[in-house]
Parts: sequence; C-alpha cells; structure tokens
Amino acid sequence: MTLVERVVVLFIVMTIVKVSYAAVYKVGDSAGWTTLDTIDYRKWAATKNFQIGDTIIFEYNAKFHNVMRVTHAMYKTCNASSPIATFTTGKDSINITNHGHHFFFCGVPGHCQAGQKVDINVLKVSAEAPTPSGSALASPTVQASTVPAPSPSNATPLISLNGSFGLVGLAMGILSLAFSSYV
Ligand SMILES: [Cu+2]
Repeated sequence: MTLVERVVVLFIVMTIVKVSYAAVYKVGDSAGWTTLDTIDYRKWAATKNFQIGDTIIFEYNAKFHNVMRVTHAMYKTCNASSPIATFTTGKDSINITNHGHHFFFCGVPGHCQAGQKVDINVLKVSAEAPTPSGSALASPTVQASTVPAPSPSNATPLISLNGSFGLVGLAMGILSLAFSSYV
C-alpha cells in the first residue's frame, strides 16, 4: 500500500512539474501575428515569463505574413536577407530549448519596420529551474532504499557471487525476524 501511495505521489509531483514548465504562448494573444492592430509585441513579451520547454505559437494568414528567426543584428535593422529559420505555415509552433534571446520578425517587406517583430527572452532563473528537477531526482533515490522489492533481486546475485556475504545477510535476516517475533 505504501509503495502504491509513494508512486502516486511521485506521479502527481512529476505532473505538477511538467505543467508548470511547459507553457504555450500565442504571440499577440487573440490578435495573433499581424500588422493590422499595431500590436506592441515588445509589451506583449514583457508580461510573459518564458522558460525552456515552452511553446511559442505564431498564428497568421500565410498569404500575408511569415515568421523568420533572425540574429540580434538582423532584428535591429529588420534585415531579412539571411534568416536562421523561416516558418510559413500560418500556425507555427516553436519550442524553446535554450536560454537567452530568440528574435523573430515577419519577413514580408515593411512588416518588421511596422512593428511585426518580437524578442522572446528566456531568462536564466537560477533559483527556480534546478530545484524542482533536483527534488524530483532525489525522491526516487530515497525511495529505492526504503522500497523492499529490489532487495531480494539484489540478494540473489550476491549469494551466487559471494556466498559468505549472502549467508551473513540471510543469518542477519533470520535474527532480525526472530527478534521482531519476540518483541
Ligand atoms: Cu507580416
């Protein structure tokens, strides 16, 4: 029963960690990726707390727009001559896999200049990021020593490889059983 409970708790913890980590952001929210509503994408990005594992979605009419991932220099000057990557589906999902700035703009002439550009900055949150993964890793190792199931499987090769140690363990087990039955 306790083993089942521990496993359930572990799964709940893992689910919470996953949920809090993978957020999905639609650029421009309901307006999407456009030049029509003169959206301040800088302001939009400033209110978000982007993290590794998040998904950024660019939604737009593919007839009129696209998405280009560019360098900082290209972003500043709206230079669309050699983008790092170009997306043209009209609903592009980009997974954030590393820290730092991710510069995007629309490569259609004039659109970047009109403000169709966004800087997705993924901050290094030193206090938050390593702690949940650390505790998630720590709990199974603590469990492994307390869970009774793995010990018999470990004991079997011990007996075959090192008979005396196996016998000592067996003797100690019998002794502890004897003591527990007396108490
Ligand atoms: Cu555009």
